Amino acid sequence: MTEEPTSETLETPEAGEQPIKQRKNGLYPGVSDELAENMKSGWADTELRDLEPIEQAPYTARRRAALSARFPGERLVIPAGNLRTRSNDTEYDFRASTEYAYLTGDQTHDGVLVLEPTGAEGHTATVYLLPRSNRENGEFWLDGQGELWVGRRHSLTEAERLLGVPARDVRELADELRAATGPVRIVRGHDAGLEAALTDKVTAERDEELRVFLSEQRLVKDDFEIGQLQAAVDSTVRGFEDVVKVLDKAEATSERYIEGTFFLRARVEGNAVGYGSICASGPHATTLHWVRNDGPVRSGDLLLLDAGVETTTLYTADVTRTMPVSGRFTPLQRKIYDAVYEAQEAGIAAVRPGAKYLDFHEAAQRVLATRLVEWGLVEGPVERVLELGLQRRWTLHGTGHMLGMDVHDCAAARREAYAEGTLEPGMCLTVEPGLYFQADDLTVPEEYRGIGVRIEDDILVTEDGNRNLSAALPRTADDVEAWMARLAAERSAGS
Ligand SMILES: [Mn+2]
Repeated sequence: MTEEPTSETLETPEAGEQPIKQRKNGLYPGVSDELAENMKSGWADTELRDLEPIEQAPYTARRRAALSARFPGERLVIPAGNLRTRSNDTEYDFRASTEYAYLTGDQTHDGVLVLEPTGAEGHTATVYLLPRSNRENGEFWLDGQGELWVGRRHSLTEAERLLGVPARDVRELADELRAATGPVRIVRGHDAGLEAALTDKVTAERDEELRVFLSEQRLVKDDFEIGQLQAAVDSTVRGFEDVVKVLDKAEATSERYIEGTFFLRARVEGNAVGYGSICASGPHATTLHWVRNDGPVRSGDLLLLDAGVETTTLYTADVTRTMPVSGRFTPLQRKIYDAVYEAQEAGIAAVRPGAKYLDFHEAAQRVLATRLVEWGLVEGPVERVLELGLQRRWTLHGTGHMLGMDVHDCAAARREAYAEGTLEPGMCLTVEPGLYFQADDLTVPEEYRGIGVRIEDDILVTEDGNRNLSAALPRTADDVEAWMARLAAERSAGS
């Protein structure tokens, strides 16, 4: 990539104008008056005049209406967030805040949704965005965020048409908020500049109430969201198949080959991966969030792959399969795998409307504790093991979580709405029991050490039970072996 112009201010900006920056290190000559004048004109009008609203527009309108009803008479500020420096003049890939994207369908950095109260009830919504780059003052080609460097933005009029919300210039927002009167809340953690502008007007407690509401609002998914989650899972299924087809190349290199292969699918079909892919071979499978992915992939070991494609609308899948690198489980690997599968089956069966959220966790834990007692790894009876939680030395984590735009979705919801709540149609959660025998665990026979198994599927609560969105991936040990054999045959046939 080429460098951006940075550093020094070319001239004192007029009020309300962005300072235009020009490089000062002398690698390139400065801008002559003639060139500056030349660059102002000779550009075609590219305004897009026949844009249709995005597919989410009717859904985001309903979501904003529910938010409005919860906080009458209050100004609500929901920022997308800002670019973050990775190093020097390069930035991390931008990912809009979940709250902003959920309520607007937009993902532009520096964007802000503001709901302004219209009285005791109701709000008007406005999206504040950076407009098209100014060509008169050279911003479009001299500023590091000018459109010549980073690509065309939508005009405010175009954004209005797409999002179905009036759009205004975000550079005026901080001053407007400073001058505004009346109660106001902001979603914290995304835009330090706006938080500073509101510092005298907001309290942490009231802002937290806004964050909690927005998190609980997403517990039940609408039809658009369910469609996106299925699309995320479908891409993820294809990504898992991609990985199985290149296991020989991973054996010749490292876990990184698996990470890169899955990422290719995620970038081509979606926005990115929804979280760092866990590509854990051999004993790495016992590290719950193994994302270094720099280890060897060896025939005879298991590969635990926990990965999810995030759609371009920011919904993510979260799927895990544990598979034998060779294509065939050893008897001990299969014994452990079968126990996890049985636990997952019990967990999935407990997902239905009206069930307590924790039912699926308890069902899965009971199966795992039973097997651990049977194998002589912990002394029974099972009731005692469960009461004391002794199985957790090897089960380690909860059996699942809500899934949506965030992989651990709705994380700010109150306990009574989530962990101590009741399942409802439209909720989507993972069911992902596991067994992990650490390489240095002296309490288990040596042959168990370094084996980790997790099976994770994405389960939608329906009116009469549940639907496994990731059912296209095999789950039984036999089906996993058959699936791997089929994909290996396709690889050999060069397809
Ligand atoms: Mn998960």
